[in-house]
Amino acid sequence: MKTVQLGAGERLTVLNLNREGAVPLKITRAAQDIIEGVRASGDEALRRYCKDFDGVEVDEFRLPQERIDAALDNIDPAFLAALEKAAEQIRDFHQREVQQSWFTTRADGTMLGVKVTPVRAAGIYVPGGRAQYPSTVLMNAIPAKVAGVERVVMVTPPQRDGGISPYTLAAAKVAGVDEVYTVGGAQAIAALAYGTQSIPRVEKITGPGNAYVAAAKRLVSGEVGIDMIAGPSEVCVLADASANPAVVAADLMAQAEHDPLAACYLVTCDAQFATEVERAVEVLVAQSPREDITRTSLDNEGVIVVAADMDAAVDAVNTIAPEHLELHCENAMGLLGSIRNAGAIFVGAWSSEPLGDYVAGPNHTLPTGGTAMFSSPLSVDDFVKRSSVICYTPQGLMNDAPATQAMARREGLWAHALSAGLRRRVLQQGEGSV
Ligand code: HSO
Ligand code: ZN
Repeated sequence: MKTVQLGAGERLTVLNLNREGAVPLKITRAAQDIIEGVRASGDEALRRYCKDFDGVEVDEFRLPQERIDAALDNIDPAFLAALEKAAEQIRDFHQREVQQSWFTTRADGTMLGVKVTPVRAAGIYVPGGRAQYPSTVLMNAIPAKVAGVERVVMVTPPQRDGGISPYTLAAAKVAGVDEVYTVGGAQAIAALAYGTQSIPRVEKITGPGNAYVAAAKRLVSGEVGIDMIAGPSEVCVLADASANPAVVAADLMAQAEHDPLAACYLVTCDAQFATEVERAVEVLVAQSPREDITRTSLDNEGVIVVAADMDAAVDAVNTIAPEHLELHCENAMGLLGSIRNAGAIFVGAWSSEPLGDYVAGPNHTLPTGGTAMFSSPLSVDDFVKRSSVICYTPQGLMNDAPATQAMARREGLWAHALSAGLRRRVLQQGEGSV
């Protein structure tokens, strides 16, 4: 890991961080071609791309309902129990996020409000390769279902045998996914966005994917809604000598093992403690079955910030704006108020970040790459939209029409003024209705 020293009042800058750039243009162009292919030839293009990219001939993209229904039959009971516990706690948490429609009435009887409506159909992308996580199925499908989405559709690339991982399918069943399609890559995103003969289009697409999937999501955004584009995973541990160095080392490694590009930050005011954590990492990394990925991530993307005081340390955390933040220090809860930027904040020594990845309940789809400065975790809100509701009474119209007419005239919009003015005249002349 690389070490950065911060003196009192000195600030970390994003230049100290090694942040991923945008999706390469070449990949965006390839994704664009694939999207155009799917728009032009639907299922036939999907079959062609499946064969070319996944090496699999797929006849029927849609998995028969009986296969989803039977998904729990041959699953190891301990895993199933864990999946169900996680699902229940994720559901419980997300139910608290549900926003109700609301209405307010003014003194003149005019009613104003917000009507909350779920999107009708949402598509969840589940990656195929190593990062095929049942937990991600739960984290995307459950908020959609809690929001009231009628059709929750999962797409995932075929495995070598043409099938889908039984664990992904079990998670889909537990989460209440309605339809499953064996198709992945940019072509799956195109199918969800525009529809094909066998895959009806959706209104919102969420879920992580490789660079082609990310590029495709960006390209179809606007035609359909998309969630954030997730970058490599990140953790920042703010720790003092009250923490166990081996535990902090494990927490850093838990993020590093995701991806050689995953970024891990240790922020501390105690240089001696930082050295102990580095030593503990050395011991533990050698025992990891994912030693290569973990080591590459820590060597290339790991940063230790040794700050002169807690103010400088907290300021560094806010500059990093990490996806996950652990406050592993004395008075952790007391620090919460000064944390401005983080996707998820794990407070105190017992709040291991992987608890949040799987079972705590909050969503594990979080803003990465510093975007926690302005964006939030995936939530029920991502699967609903709000409509404003405006219902005037005659008295309300009389009260507001003059200002409307004045503003419309100033903007040179004659019919705008007329629309309010005609109604006003009707009321002034004592006619009951328009
Ligand atoms: N830490 C990952 C989520 C995950 N971890 C899935 C394990 N499985 C990104 O927040
Ligand atoms: Zn994780």
